[in-house]
Amino acid sequence: MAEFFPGIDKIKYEGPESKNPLAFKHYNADEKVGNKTMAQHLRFAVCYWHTFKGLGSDPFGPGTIIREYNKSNDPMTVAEMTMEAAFEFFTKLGVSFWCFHDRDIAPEGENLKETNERLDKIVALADRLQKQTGVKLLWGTANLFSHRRYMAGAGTNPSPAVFAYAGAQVKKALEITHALGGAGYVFWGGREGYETLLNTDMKRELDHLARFFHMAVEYKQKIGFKGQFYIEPKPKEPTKHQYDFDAAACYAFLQKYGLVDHFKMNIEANHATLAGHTFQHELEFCLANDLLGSIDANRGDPLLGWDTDQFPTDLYDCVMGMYVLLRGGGFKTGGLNFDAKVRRQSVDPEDLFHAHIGGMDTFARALKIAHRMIADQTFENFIKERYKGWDSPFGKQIEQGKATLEDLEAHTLEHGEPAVQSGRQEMLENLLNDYIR
Ligand code: XUL
Ligand code: CO
Repeated sequence: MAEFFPGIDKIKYEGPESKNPLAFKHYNADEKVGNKTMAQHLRFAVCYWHTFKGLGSDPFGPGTIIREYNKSNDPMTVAEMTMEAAFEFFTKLGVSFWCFHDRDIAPEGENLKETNERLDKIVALADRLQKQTGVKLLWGTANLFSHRRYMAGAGTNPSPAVFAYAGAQVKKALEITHALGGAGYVFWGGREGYETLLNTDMKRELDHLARFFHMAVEYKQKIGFKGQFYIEPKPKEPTKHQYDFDAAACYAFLQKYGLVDHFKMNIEANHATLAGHTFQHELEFCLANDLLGSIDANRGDPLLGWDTDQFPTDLYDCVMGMYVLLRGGGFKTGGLNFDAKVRRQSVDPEDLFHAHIGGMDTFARALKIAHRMIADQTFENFIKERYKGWDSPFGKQIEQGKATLEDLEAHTLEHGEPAVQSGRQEMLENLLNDYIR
């Protein structure tokens, strides 16, 4: 088999003192943090779309990146070489998982039948490579946003014919994800949103989207696919307003349409910040509502208002994310998928390694720090103390729904002005800094 990343050996852990840029300084797969190894906690996945299909194009120019595995005029040969390159990369990097869209791995044919035949061929190769390497599928998904037929959405398209095409595509994507033993399946609402309400029936579109999800749930059960379904919230881009705005909007939608038992969230850091939230906020909302599922690990640029999908290197953000995740008991079916792309000037194959090594080392540090924060109970104890009034008989009476407004009035008349207490924000921020060093 051809080697697509020559000159790069398996990436090793060399410790924090190492000066080797192609070594891990913090991620040591078999090292235990608490009762699990780093690999078991972090469940890193490489995404197919950015890492192997992204070539650095932007609205001002085409790609800048040339890859050996793209050097053929036959699209199926390219697809096969790319899959081989992908598994070489996963193995050299030492990740346990990968993620893909149907159209990343095999090009569309003349019609759905030919497209599905192409997929089957590539899936057979992926299956063989999974077995050879032990790398597993974290989740699969369908690309329902690139082809022009989906310009007005898929499950929310004004045309039932487009809705049907999208349904057929999801049917196949579920089958191949199941065949490859996927631990999950993601629905990111590609173009499920609108540009202008002058041409949009919002209520009808949302009803249709719910029908679409119900059909997917039914088919999942029919074929016996046990993987977890995830919704991936995003507030905007590509549409001006995406229906899956944030975790709270998705939760309201799932509850209204009776879907809440079938989905968890796939939280992407850069989507959280686009929604005006922090990564931590979105995860905390999921933790509070039993929605924690999986993570698309990346970051935006605070100076830019779009989805820059940069590799996660901000230790603070990653610590706060891991702090929520560990308090929620860690991943079950999910993992940390690097939905991130190298910059347009990072044209060398080795840049893919630097990018992923950086992201993995950052999360490894974040894991250790968050683990210490939880072991010490520093912040938990502070919060417990802050809310301790609710553990008093009076607080309990309210929490248990046994108090009326008259009771509140009587309490206030008897006790007068409540004592105020400091929130101690600065002290807590200083304590956090003591952990992050
Ligand atoms: C788009 C995005 C997608 C999903 C999968 O912003 O994050 O790549 O993760 O469709
Ligand atoms: Co994503």
